[in-house]
Amino acid sequence: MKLRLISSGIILSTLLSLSCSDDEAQINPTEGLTKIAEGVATTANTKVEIWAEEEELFVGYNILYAKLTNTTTDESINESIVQFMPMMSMVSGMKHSAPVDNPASEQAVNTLYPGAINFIMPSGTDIGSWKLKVRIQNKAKNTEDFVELDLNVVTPEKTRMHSFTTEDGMKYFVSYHFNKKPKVGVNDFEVMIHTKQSMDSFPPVTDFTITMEPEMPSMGHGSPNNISPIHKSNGHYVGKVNFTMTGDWRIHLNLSKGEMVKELYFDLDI
Ligand SMILES: [Cu+2]
Repeated sequence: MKLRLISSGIILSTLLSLSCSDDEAQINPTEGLTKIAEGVATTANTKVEIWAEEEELFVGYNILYAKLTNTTTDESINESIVQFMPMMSMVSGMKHSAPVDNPASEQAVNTLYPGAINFIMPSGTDIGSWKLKVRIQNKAKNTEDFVELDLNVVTPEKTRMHSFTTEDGMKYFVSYHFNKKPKVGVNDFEVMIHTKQSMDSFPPVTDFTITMEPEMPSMGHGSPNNISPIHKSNGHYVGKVNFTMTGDWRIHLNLSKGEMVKELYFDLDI
């Protein structure tokens, strides 16, 4: 009986130490993310940080997290409306924004407000520069403020965003995203389609039909058990892509809407 008590004591302390390390993981919500920019909204006494899933912002669909901190108390602000307003000032003098998914909730998730921006051009001395205005608003306190942050956007090694113009003059932007790093096996896969209404309005496109086919160009084979992305919400088309082995893959997308058909592909290394 005494022995059993001791051994269950050991198990209990093991469990406690395990749950402690779990807690530590939750205490650092930006673990694995990269801080891209930060600034202080002075009227609202709020430090605004922007964190990204990858080390650099790239032309394509970037998941971004806003983190708000009270500059007086150093405590996280977990209830706020957060809006991303990117703007590119082109060397030509033209200005334009980009497709945005603003944080959907006024409640932070583990102190972070997740959203996304599909950057449609890279930064460059002979191209132009990006600024991100982050608007924060607290309804309960009736406060509103913003910061303006400089961003650098690079061209990725492999294309992650395509744009094209149709005969009727509509411009479309097609990007993709994996919720988890893609690996061998069946992966959840999202395609985003946006159009350009004006220089600062890039609404989601919800009525495309997508047929998807992955291919391994170096070996000349595809894979079974894929699900072509279908529209779910807000210009996001959700499907599944099966990579049967490591190496170079090409995801062919056939986009159609009425008479209009557009074929394009994304290359990636698995
Ligand atoms: Cu531009």
